[in-house]
Amino acid sequence: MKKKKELRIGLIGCGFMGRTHTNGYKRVGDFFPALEYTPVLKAVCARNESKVRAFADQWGYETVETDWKALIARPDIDAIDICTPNDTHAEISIAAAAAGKMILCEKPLARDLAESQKMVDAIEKAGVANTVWYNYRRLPAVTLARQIVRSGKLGKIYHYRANFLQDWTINANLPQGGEGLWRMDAAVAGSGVLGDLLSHCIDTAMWLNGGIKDVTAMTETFVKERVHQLTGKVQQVTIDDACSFLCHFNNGSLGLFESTRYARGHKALYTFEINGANASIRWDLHDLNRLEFFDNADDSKLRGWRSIHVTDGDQPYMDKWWVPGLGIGYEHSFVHQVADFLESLQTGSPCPPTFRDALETQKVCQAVSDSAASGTWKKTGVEG
Ligand code: SOE
Repeated sequence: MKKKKELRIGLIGCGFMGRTHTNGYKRVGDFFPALEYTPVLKAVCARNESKVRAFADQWGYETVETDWKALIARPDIDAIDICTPNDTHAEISIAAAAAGKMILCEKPLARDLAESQKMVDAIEKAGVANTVWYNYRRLPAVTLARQIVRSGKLGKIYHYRANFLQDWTINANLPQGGEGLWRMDAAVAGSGVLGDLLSHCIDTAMWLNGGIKDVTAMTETFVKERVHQLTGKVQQVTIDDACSFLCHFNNGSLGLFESTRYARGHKALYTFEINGANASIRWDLHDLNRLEFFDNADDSKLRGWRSIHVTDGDQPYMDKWWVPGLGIGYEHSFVHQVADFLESLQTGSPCPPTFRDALETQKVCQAVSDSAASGTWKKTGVEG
């Protein structure tokens, strides 16, 4: 067997996302055997030494670091994978780029547009390979949705709507900030559901339906004060608990987006629907192997929503997994992203979404946040 080229990974952060990415690195070789590159779990880095050692032992990293600057300085690391809270993405990625490392950054790219722009400038100046983990693009049913849209089957697109609904912060006694709860602290996260959840919807939407031109938005913070885990004091809550917006896409279609962590009964309900002149498609994360498709050209007596179980070998990514009819899950989207990143190193082409692609999502997020603050329509500046 031909010896593979190594991609030596230095992972920063060992929380939930550290696990999803590491699982991707571990699985990819078995299921994508033709790739020329293989990831090597060289080092994992986190401030808490006992935690990072336990993570390294469990997941098979060769070494540990407790200072990300030391990790970046290591000559035996090719790629830095950033799985830390959002307030550190800019500093780490700019330093990693200056050190010539490839970068795989967890979403959202950063807390706001200004930080994101600095990151893109640094990454493009360094010319290093990069990607941002908007993982839902790489579920087979979502990739199939893109193929259908691009085939022109939907005809002129009129509507795009998406939701991302959760309910885990309803309890008013839940603290904010610190370990496990940094997503509830705007100083660290940048925003609430806008950056955490709607950014996924925006990334997918622009990938499927092109750029978003302008937005009008509203946000709400339902529980105004919570104990901050780091200070022990009751402090004002600065994140958006809910965020909705209307928009125009550059192609003339209308968009409607909603996200909240106060939708009782919904744990991670990401859905989208696209209505075109000839056909419609819709998708639901809770039934992620299915894509629903309505084609007005069908025989009128048989016409109705088809439920396509996207598990046949000729569907996106599915020739790599089991046999037709047997589904895959959330974790496979990360395996696919690793596979696509490794393939991009072979071909020399970018692995989307790149930092530049993710900057477009940040432009929309910024316009949404500015619109909610001002109560007016805002242009995003996104082209295409
Ligand atoms: C938050 O609960 C979260 O884990 C996000 O951070 C992820 O990006 C999303 O995929 C699921 O929800």
